[in-house]
Amino acid sequence: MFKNRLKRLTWALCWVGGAGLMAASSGFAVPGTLHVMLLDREPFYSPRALSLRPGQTVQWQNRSMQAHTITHDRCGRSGGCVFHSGRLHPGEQFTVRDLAPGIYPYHCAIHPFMRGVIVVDRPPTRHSNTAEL
Ligand SMILES: [Cu+2]
Repeated sequence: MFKNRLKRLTWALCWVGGAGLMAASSGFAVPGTLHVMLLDREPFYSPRALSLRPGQTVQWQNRSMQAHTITHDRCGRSGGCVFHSGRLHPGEQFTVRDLAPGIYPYHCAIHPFMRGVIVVDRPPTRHSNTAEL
């Protein structure tokens, strides 16, 4: 009897988790665009470190007086380049969607001292082990 209730609870948790995942893959679960401003002074990329949940979008906006790039640190190496904006002029925007969970350090190819990082969190664990309790 008690065991049955636990099983039902587990099923419900899995169902909710699965629905969340389906929604995430179609772009609905975690709506929202987070912004990074490019500035003429420190920290240059503001915020310098930005954390996203899976499904969220990041958009850089050049609010400075000159052109910059948003270049993943692995670009120009032996592969693994995830994003590179090219020259982003004042007033322009650059958007990246659907980043896989991970850590993405990036820089400006014109001004290498400009550095930032995007962190995409892992999705929450889908299944719990309540049936084993
Ligand atoms: Cu720059």
